[in-house]
Amino acid sequence: MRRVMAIRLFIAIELPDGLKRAFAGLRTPIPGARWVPPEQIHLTLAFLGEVEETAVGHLHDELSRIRIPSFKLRPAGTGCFPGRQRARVLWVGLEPEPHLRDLAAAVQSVLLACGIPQEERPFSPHITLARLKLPAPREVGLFLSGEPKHAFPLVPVREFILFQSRLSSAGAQHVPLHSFPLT
Ligand code: 2AM
Repeated sequence: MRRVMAIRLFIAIELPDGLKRAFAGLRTPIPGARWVPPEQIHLTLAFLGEVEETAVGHLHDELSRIRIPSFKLRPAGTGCFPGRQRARVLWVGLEPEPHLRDLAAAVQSVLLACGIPQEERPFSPHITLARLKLPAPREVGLFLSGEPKHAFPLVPVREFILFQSRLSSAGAQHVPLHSFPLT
């Protein structure tokens, strides 16, 4: 019997290299923090998890039907999930943008229609900079209070991307599989 291979997928917005470097510059010393390598910093729209390779063609066709106008994003301040005392994820937020919310909702509808379960939690746009295994409230407080020296530039968003995440002992490798233009 032929084994069906599954691949780990997510959908994200790629960011300009200069902005990724600027975000990497927000790092502060936090024991045990795993900082996202600058080239991997992205804005996740949806996490799909393991999907059978044979389903990717249909998924691609459905995602390419999405019609959302291109838009601009403005990065906002830093924050953390779930809270400073037990922060697990440190991030940069985004100013509210209706087209981003609509895009995430459209992607989610496609995924649900394709039978890919999605989190019930509302979409909370953020750009993950670090993941923490242990609580570090003092250091996290210092990270959160460190204001960026300059306002971040507006980010033009003209496409979204289906990525494969290849896990290995050296960490995750993100491979863009398909890009979907906005209108
Ligand atoms: P986040 O960092 O924006 O929260 C690629 O791995 C992306 O998919 C990550 O950046 C992460 O988004 C999201 N992701 C990874 N594992 C996940 C999981 N188990 N549940 C939900 N989202 C996940």
